[in-house]
Amino acid sequence: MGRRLKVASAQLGAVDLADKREDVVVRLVDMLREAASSGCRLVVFPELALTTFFARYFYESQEDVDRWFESTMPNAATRPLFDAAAELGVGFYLGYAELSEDDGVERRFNSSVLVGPDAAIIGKYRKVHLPGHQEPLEGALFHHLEKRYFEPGDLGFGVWRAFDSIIGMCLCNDRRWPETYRVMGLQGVEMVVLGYNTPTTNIDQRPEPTHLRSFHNHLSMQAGAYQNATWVVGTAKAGIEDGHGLLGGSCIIAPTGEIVALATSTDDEVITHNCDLDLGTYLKQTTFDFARHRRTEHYSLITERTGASLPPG
Ligand code: CDT
Repeated sequence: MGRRLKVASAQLGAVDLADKREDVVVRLVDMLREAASSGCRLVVFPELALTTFFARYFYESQEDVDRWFESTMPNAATRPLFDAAAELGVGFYLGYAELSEDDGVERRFNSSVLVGPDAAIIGKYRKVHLPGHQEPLEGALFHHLEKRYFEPGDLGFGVWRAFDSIIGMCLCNDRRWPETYRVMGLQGVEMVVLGYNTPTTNIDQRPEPTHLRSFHNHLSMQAGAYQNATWVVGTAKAGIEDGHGLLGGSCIIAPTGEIVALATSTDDEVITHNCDLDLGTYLKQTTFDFARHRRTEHYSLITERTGASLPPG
């Protein structure tokens, strides 16, 4: 048998405005224990897992925004999760709102950490692709103010040698962009772990049915997995938060692009798979042998141009 990593996607049901971080952490620890009892070595929690998805609300004052941020990790509220990880010898990925200070300047990121089985932080990721708006949308039922509350991540798409594998991280909207996976693919990534908070309705322009939003969720992650011959573990925050729906559909995707485990609820739910870390090797040596087949001389527009420019008409 080749190298194996048994992994869990620990989907979190709704977290309401009134819920305390400490109570959410109790739920995360329960799922960590459930995953550990089935032999998992790594547990993937959602994006902004400790609080409600606060970017849907417009706050005038920075003080009101900052109550959703963590200025240290771990901290008093998350300490029980780190302690449980060390006790069980299980690592985890956790998304949270990070308030950091650089040379006396406050900075705010939508971040995640990869934590080892000794509860030490192995790596940090700061979300690169921030969706939504800078300003509240007039008349909208809710907002998506990530562009207002966070700055774009400054750490790139790193990968880490951990869990006898090569692990990469990203967050939510990043999963829709092929560049996210390809930059990690070019570093030999074997498992991409990511959390997401995806509203069930699209506030922008064309209304999309929820089944189509679910399709796009899986389509993006399955394509990223296959085209880079990597495992992808995507974990949702799901359910109805104070009347606002979030997609579930947490899943574990093989390097072949196939979903091998899928959440069936929109509540707290642990799904697992014992991943063969060598499953992608045949693809990395054939169809997606990057060194043999990629033609970078034709790819320069990807880094030179952000938006599309049409050919002269
Ligand atoms: N959290 C996050 O990135 N959500 C986005 C929804 C964007 S809708 C303005 C997503 O891509 O799922």
